[in-house]
Parts: sequence; structure tokens; C-alpha cells
Amino acid sequence: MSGNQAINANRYVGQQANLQITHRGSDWYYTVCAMMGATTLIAMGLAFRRPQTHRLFHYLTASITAVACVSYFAMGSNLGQLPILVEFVRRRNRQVGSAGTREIFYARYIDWFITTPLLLLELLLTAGVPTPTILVTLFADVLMIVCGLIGALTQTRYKWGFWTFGMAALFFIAYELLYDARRHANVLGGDPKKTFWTCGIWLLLLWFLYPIAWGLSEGGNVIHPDSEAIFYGILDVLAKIGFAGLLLWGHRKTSPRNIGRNIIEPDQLFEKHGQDDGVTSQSGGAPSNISGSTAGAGHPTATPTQV
Ligand code: RET
Repeated sequence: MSGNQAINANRYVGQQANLQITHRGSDWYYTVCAMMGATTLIAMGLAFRRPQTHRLFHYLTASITAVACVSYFAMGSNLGQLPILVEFVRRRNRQVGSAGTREIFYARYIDWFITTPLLLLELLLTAGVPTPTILVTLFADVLMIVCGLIGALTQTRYKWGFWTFGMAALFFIAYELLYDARRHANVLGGDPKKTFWTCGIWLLLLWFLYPIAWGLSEGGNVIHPDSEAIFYGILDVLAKIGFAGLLLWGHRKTSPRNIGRNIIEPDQLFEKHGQDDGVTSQSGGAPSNISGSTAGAGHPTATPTQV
């Protein structure tokens, strides 16, 4: 037998929904899987051409696309799914008339649970925002994804309650980016500011399309799981690969210092303190920061002026 056998091969792995992806949906998921895998390799290849201190965004990007690669492999193989009773049975609709139960990919939410905080982290690091702001924004993000997952696994109209909580979290994220992060990025100026603006607008425009895709697929059972695959697939390619391209290009000349991160090589540490003990003590006895988690020279987070 030739061609894509995934749906056949995995038909006894767990229960199957009446309405699920076809070979075409599976092919498309595998295509996105390959694109994510290729982007991971490219990001890693680009990382190795730069000094270790300048690889933060490359490593974050590669992690994001690597997770997506695995999740798309699962979905292409018709795995990481559950059949869920639909709230709206649309008997007369040729696309979704057979549901009954609809295939819900929880694999998608595991992917988003890991990767959306990393995407936001890239943007917030670009803007040089303080750690508490990063934490609260990432918290809102994981809450949003959990709401989406629970809603997708719910048959009754209560699913829309979870969708509403998720939307509230998304608006909070938008507020943090448009208000707090924007002010910090403007103080940084230069390439980080430009990159923040380009990537921030790109991210916000795309992220607001996800709840629409959800409403048409897991929520309202309006479109076929193959169309759901295309809708989410295009969004994920733009939100991960497109975003990565803009971000890595924007940061091609950025050094950690430009975004307030004091990341240095071990030999730089030696030069600075004349010792070779890894984590060298500073004059006051506090350990120096080689991980880059605290504000470095020129960190802008003190009091950004309103811009
Ligand atoms: C859900 C449903 C609940 C309400 C909201 C949602 C938003 C999801 C978003 C997902 C972004 C995913 C990305 C993936 C990248 O590959 C969970 C669909 C608001 C914004 C960027």
C-alpha cells in the first residue's frame, strides 16, 4: 500500500469521532510538521553562527517550532485527539452533518500551552519589560489556553463560558503589550523598538483570529475538521514561522545589552574579575549574573517615560 496510511493505521488508537480529518487533512498536518521541523533546523543553524551570548532568540524560536513539529506530527497521524459530542448538530450541513461526535485535538492545546508563552516571552524580552510584567502576561496566556482546552472538551453551552474567560485573558495580554510593553520598547529605541512594533502588531492581529477559528470548529461545529486544519495551520505557520522570521531579522544586530540583558561569556567574566571560578562574587558578595535574568547596563525598566 502506498500514500498516507496514518488514519487507517491509527484507527484503533482510542475512540474515533463520527466527524474527523480525512487523508487530505492529514497530508496538510504533515506538511506543516515538515515546515516546523525545517524552521527548527534553520534557527539552530543560524544560532551556531553567532556567539553563545547572542543566541537567546534563536534558541527560543527553535524550541517553539520543535514543539509544533511534534504536535503536527501527532495531528497528522490522527493522534492526540478525543471524540466530543457537539453542541450544535447540523444535520443539513454537508460538511459537518455526520457529527454526532467531532474530533478534538488536545495535542494542539499542549503545543500552545508550551509555545504561546515562549512567543510572548520573545516579544516581552524584545521590549525589555520587567520580570513581574512578563510573569503576569505569561500567566494570562496559559489561562487562556487552558480555557480553550476545557471549552473544546465541553459539549454544552457552558463551553462559551470558557471561551469568554479566554477572551478576557487575551484582552489582558493585548493591554500589556499595547500599554506596558510599548512604553518600555519606546524607551529602548533603535532596532529593539522597531522589532517590537513589527512583531507586536503581527502577533496581535493573528492572535485575535484564533478565537474565531475556535468558534467555527471546536465551538460551533460550523466547518469540517479538514477546514479547521487549514485555518489553524495557516495561523500557526504565520504566528510561529512568520513571527520567527520577523523577530530574528529584527534582532540580527541586537546584542543582549541592547535589550537590558547582561549575558556574558565565561572568559568575559574572567577578564572582568580576574578569577576563573564560574560564578564570581562581586564586591558586595552578590553572585554575578551570567544567566541574564536581571537588569544589565542600560536596562530601561526603571521609569519609562510616557511616549
Ligand atoms: C482560544 C479559545 C478561547 C478564547 C481564546 C483563544 C485564543 C487562542 C490563541 C492562540 C494562539 C495560538 C498561537 C499558536 C502558534 O502557533 C484558546 C482559541 C482567546 C490566541 C499563537
